[in-house]
Amino acid sequence: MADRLPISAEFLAEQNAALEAHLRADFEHLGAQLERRGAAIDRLVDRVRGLRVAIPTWGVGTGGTRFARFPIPGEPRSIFEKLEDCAVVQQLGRATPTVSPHLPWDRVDDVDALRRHAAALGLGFDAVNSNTFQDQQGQGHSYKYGSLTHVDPAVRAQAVAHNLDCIAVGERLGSKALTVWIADGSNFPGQQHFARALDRYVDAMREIYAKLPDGWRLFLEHKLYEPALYSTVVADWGTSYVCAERLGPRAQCLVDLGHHAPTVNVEQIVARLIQFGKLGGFHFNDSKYGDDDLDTGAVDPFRIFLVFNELVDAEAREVDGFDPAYMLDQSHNVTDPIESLIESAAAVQRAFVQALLVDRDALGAAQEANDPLGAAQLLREAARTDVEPVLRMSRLGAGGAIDPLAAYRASGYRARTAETRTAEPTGRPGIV
Ligand code: AFD
Ligand code: MN
Ligand code: MN
Repeated sequence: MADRLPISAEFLAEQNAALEAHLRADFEHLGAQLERRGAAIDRLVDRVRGLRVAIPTWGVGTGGTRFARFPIPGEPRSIFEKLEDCAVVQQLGRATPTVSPHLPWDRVDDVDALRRHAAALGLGFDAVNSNTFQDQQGQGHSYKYGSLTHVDPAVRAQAVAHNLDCIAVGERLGSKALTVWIADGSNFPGQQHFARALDRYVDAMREIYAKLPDGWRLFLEHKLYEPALYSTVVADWGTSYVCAERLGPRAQCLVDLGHHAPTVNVEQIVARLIQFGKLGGFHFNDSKYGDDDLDTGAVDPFRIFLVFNELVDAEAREVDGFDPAYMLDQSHNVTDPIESLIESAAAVQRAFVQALLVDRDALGAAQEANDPLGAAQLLREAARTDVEPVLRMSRLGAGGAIDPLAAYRASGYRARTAETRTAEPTGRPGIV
């Protein structure tokens, strides 16, 4: 149990008291509407309460672009302060009880102290992320020309060792998965032999896979381009799938929503990975042009609804081994990251609840009867339902804030951290 929550319980109770009567009226009204559609609102509250979305530690720092980063006063300077900000998101929103660390950005001397610090804040740890896309001080070999796929075996060995170190730290933190995203690729036609580079990746990943502790999974995160601008070794879900298949059952594909070609049908990719038993998890975000890392649901909320439509469908069909891990992966360049994370976690919950409202029997019947509009209408009907009272009631019941954004703004938390967190951050996570 958390013993040092960042926002006072009395303040939160006051905030909720001002909103509770209206919430109860809205909830009752929506409950009656949903009952007519055959859905029990209390069941939806239970379901949304069971949904867990991890926060990336790098998400609570101000992000940036290739051009600039504009830090805000009071932003966290260390992993300990990052956890405090994550705890605010969780305390108010109650959807994000775990944090996903990135090494070596989050490296500390005393890993057990970090775990205790998190636990005291009511937080646990999710998948560990390795970093072989930057050179670190004192490192023997450079990743300028690649890491796990580098032509030099010594560089590959260094990258493998780093991933094994991530697993070792993750074990002590209570993580159960390692996520590997590599920046390896090329900038010039002819620079890299496509097949050999991929063979080297699989061989290196085999060494990591072989050392996975019991109960751990290995997530392979593909990305179309950037920082490599001509070719990327693990560029798409097909490559990711083949590699995961070659590695073994505990290797699965991770879908970052922004890591695909424009116009690609991401929900269909999700369906395919489910069908092939290889969907490991998600990095949620939104985008207009590329890997924009905008807030989830900020641009196209229907897209995330359609992704959840596939997830809920898989769950309803009781697909064997279906257990995706959810995380936000966003870059908060112009907002207070806590506000973005609160709203983004809610966007994930909203898409989930709306997807639960799809009448799956009727959808199947429309599909079998070749009724395109009827099928589309069933999705639209679910997607346009305002399920906010479900989300709010779920938060209230779990000890959070009915309106977490308003509560956060009223709390003065950021003004307080601006007073206490005065020194420059020690490590720069880079532009994420
Ligand atoms: C990258 C990937 C990956 C990685 C992160 C680091 O999305 O998740 O860990 O950004 O900033 O684009
Ligand atoms: Mn990602
Ligand atoms: Mn990305």
